Amino acid sequence: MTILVTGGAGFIGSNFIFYELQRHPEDRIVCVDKLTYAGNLSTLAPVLEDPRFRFYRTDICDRKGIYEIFEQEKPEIVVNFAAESHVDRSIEGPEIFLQTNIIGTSVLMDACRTFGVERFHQVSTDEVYGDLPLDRPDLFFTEETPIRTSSPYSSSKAAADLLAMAYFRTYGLPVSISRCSNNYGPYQFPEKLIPLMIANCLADKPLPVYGQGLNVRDWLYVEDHCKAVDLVMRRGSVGQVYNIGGHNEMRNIDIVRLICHELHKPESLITYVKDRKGHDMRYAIDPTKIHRDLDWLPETKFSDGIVQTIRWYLDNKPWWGEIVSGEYQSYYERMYGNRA
Ligand code: NAD
Ligand code: TDX
Repeated sequence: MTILVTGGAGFIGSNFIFYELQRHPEDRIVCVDKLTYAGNLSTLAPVLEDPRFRFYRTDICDRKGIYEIFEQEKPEIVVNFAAESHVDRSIEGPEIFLQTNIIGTSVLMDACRTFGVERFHQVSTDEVYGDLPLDRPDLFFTEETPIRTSSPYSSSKAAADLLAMAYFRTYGLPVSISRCSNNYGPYQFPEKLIPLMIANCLADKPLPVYGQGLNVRDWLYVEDHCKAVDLVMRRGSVGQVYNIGGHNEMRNIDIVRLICHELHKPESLITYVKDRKGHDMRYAIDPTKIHRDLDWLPETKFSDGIVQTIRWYLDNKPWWGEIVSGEYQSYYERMYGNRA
């Protein structure tokens, strides 16, 4: 089987490609990635020479380029990880989010209709459900929770989800959608909370916690997300949404303190900065459906996964060191330079 993976040079997509090639040695992977600031071809170095792997540097919005790849590769499954993925960047400039996350998804689905596929799987996020109040720990997002977005990022992801369901109903495209909580693990771009705090800690730089650090996220080790996507795209029902999460809610401030502790750095590095605009308070997934229908359960405990992740960043400084010394520096200055 040929599986076309978009966004495979990013954090989750690359972990997914490694997982698939190992777990399903009989399958081929075709990766399509534009290599934006968040995409890194060096991440895929271990598989670039694998005869079961092929890489195309193409924008998912480029209809002609995408159709040519479909004609050439004839994928049976398409899984769309490609996206602009950082909430703070979406607040700074929404347009590219609308372009990639909405138009790009529609171009991919048009290609699927034109050439025929067994499955189009859309990788979505729990952020489409908006947020939950801190004083209602009994509430969780189910697949029936109404869409109620907060940021340009989550709105663009929600729009793509709605389009995917429309393509299922109108054209009969065999679509599935998964909505996952916050991921952590190797190869995450250091603009996101956990790798940013690890990198800053190691450089003895201030640790910028937004607001009071009381916002809650439901953290899942990236390989557990990859396993879930693999199950949904092969065995999940078409026209269905599956929530993915591990009941692992933590406050941002507790994550940052834990990173300080693991790296033997003083908590005095923690600096409270101006809050994110429209900042979602709490995300919490109810994963009952994927557990019941596909027998999925997370396997990595947060206490193990975070130590493994910190160890990975310690062992792979050249990977992220190069990133934080490039364009990222001007981003960091724009985002954090004047934020006290
Ligand atoms: P990422 O930013 O690390 O990677 C995104 C990848 O997509 C990069 O390689 C980038 O080059 C590529 N890309 C961007 N625009 C493109 C375009 N127009 N054409 C082709 N490629 C393009 O993101 P991530 O954290 O790996 O997230 C992957 C997917 O999972 C996204 O759809 C995101 O919404 C979703 N998701 C992420 C999380 C999380 O915690 N990171 C949680 C739930 C869902
Ligand atoms: O410097 C920071 N300080 C801080 O306090 C950063 C970068 C983040 N934060 C806070 C904001 C959030 O409450 O930490 C929390 C996590 O922030 P991010 O890592 O930016 O993730 P989040 O906004 O929760 O979104 C992530 O999870 C859902 C991914 O980036 C999305 O792609 C995914 O859909």
